[in-house]
Amino acid sequence: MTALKALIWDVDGTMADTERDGHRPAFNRAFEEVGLDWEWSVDLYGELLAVTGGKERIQHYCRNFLGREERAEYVADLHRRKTRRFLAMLETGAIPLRPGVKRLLEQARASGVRLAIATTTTPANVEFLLRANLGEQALDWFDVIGAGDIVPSKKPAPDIYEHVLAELGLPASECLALEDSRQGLISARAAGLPTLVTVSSYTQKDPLEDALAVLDHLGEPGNPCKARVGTAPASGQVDLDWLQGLLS
Ligand code: XBP
Ligand code: MG
Repeated sequence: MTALKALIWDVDGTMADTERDGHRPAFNRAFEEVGLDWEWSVDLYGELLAVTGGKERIQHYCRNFLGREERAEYVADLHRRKTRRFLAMLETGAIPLRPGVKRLLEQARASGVRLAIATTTTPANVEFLLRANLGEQALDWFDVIGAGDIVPSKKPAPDIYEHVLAELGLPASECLALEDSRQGLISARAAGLPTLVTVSSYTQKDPLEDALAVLDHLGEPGNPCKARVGTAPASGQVDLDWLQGLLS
């Protein structure tokens, strides 16, 4: 049996449901700040999420919805403004962790299962989300935090997961990725990682073949998780024993 050595966490949609009421309004406030009349509605943003990375998403919007390309520096400035807005939201604790995330992180720490992060989002967003929800020390819980522009290609490319595996010094077969979206699942699977998906508000209808299981969330006392694909843990809570069972 392959022993589970590390959990590799996606952030947006997996650790916290950040997109609809976090990143999306932050983008809209940044556009307002510079006098742009761009307004990303809930539905339009759901379409734009096909492109990962905030700067790439802005450029994709310009090309495909406005029929023009914006200068990279202009897009980078817009993205810096957006990130400032998003960080301000995180600092107020406005964006909580999803059910079961804190519980499973703490169980992994207590059991010696290593923790890592593989995300497309900006590193500061990860730091602020973890600090706001888990306290100052939380960053130290993770052996590796792979985020944003540190790899040439973002999800669905496998780059960020391959980077994290190399830094961990572990084979993919001894690790398990936790994701929320089709783009993230494709990325993790392309890196050879067994992957559990907990769908988020934008990914309920994503095609998610090749996941070990698809759940509505990780579950916690009084809020049992349910399976969309495969079977949910009998206890209603994803724990290390259940994840280990997925690996064998
Ligand atoms: C989700 C993303 C990110 C966020 C926005 O990342 O694609 O781009 O939507 O964050 P993941 P930035 O699911 O891999 O955590 O604007 O900082 O990119
Ligand atoms: Mg995600």
